[in-house]
Amino acid sequence: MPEIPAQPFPFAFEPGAVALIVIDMQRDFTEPGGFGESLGNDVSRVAAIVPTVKRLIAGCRAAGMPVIHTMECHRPDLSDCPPAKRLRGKPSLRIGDAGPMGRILVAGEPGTAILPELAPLPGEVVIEKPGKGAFYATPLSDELARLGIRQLVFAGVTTEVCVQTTMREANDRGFDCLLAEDATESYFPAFKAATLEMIRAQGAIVGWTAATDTILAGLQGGGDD
Ligand code: C5J
Repeated sequence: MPEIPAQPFPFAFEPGAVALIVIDMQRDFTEPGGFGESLGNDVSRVAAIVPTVKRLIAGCRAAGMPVIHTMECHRPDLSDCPPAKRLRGKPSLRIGDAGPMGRILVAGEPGTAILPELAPLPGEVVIEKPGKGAFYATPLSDELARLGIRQLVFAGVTTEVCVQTTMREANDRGFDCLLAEDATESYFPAFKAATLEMIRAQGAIVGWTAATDTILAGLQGGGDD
């Protein structure tokens, strides 16, 4: 099998069985006025990865891989948003409240949309998820089975919340998971660093990590040591 240089050891992959999954690259997490900022975060950190995510998406599309997009969002009546999620903490705007980009994390609102630079192409799978993990209460397992996917490359935000949760869910379901180190970001640099370490610790207990350029070179069959 071809390999991508990665940590803690090379990621062997089966061409045709690998997809890219881009987690929650939504305006609500990356732009001022959205959910991320309402929680007190500086969103400029996560916005900075957009060009790298764009390059990864383009490279995976060029390699013929399926690209799957996820969005954290809720129904307008919030029937899929547990009070335990909505009422937690003291955000300046809660899920469902009206903000400058529409209702926070509600499906169909402008702020909930995927960033236009990273927009899904017609035919690409888009998973709307009410939780942090993309497998919970979504058709993701069925879509991956339909596409014949057994290995996943991960990108998106935030590293230690929705990205890590989904990687752990995928790992438990038997998928090999490779996280693009520079195509994921957290509002907290220390949390990102810790997440990358814990994913690849103990012999890739959750998965592998590698830089975007290394992944793209590896997918094209070149590798770049
Ligand atoms: C958060 C996410 N951080 N997409 N969501 O609440 O990581």
